[in-house]
Amino acid sequence: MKKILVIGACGQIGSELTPYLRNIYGVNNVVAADCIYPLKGELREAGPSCKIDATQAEDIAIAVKKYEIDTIFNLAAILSAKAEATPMLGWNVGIGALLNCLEVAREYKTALFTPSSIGAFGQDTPHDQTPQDTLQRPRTIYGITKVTGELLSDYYFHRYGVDTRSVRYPGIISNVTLPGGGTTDYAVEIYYAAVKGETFYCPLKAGTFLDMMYMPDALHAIVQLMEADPAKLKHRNAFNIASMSFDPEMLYAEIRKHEPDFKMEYRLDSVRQAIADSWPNSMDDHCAREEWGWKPSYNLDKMTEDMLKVLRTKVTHV
Ligand code: AKB
Repeated sequence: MKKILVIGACGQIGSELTPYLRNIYGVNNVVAADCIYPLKGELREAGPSCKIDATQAEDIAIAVKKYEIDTIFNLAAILSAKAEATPMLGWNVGIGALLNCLEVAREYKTALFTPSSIGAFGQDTPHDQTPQDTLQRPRTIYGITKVTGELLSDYYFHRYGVDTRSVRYPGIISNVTLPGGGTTDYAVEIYYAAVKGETFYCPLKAGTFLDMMYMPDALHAIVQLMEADPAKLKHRNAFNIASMSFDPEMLYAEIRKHEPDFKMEYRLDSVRQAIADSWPNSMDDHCAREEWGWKPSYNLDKMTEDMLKVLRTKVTHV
């Protein structure tokens, strides 16, 4: 990776991936792009940026030509719960943007990373230690876009030799940009409530186990996979990666070790609960570990300590 384009640079992952990549590859070699333009703050000031509506192939092609891009990170997506409310938008962004990126990648010979998700699995998938290669029959539009995305990305690799790679992300927990419209968002929002001294109303019921990951591990995974020796990759789209699995009670208990007065109550969201019930409780990620050396650094305990430390500073400075 020498010249990188990040599409969706303002989102939860993009807003942290862009500075992370600039730090590794040089500020001028990472172009931040989003449909919300002009970008704000560090994203705009620290390096090149441009406007891209990923549903418009021409926008992507112009940027790839202008900046001589060799690697595209396509982070354009509508998350699971929002996509259930707006299925056509979920499909048009999830698949429209991906197909445009694949075509541009084919034409200009760039590599392409597009995240998949635990949402690519469905209720009939084995829920515990979900295997890398198993039944995938999601019934959410988000999941359908993710499975289609995995298949299309593999198709472009086998048919045209496009260097497509992907991971199935668990819920990502972060402290820079809030996620929006996801099923796993509760695991981010709970930390904000804890540091603000507010009661947290949990949309998922006790006992709902899901895989989650702290952002530093999620960023490390992307770079490690994109830098991996292609000869060692038996899989491509997409690798299971896991670092921790917990339910709301475990998360609440962990936060209360640091904030003993913190209160959580349940206010269930039936759409999110149905989605969460169809997703794995935990994934088996041995293929990622064997094929490109994936190894997470954070567990629930270490992540909670760091999240609370960062958010306490952030909240007192707002
Ligand atoms: C969501 O909840 O929709 C996302 C995901 C797990 O893909 N965070």
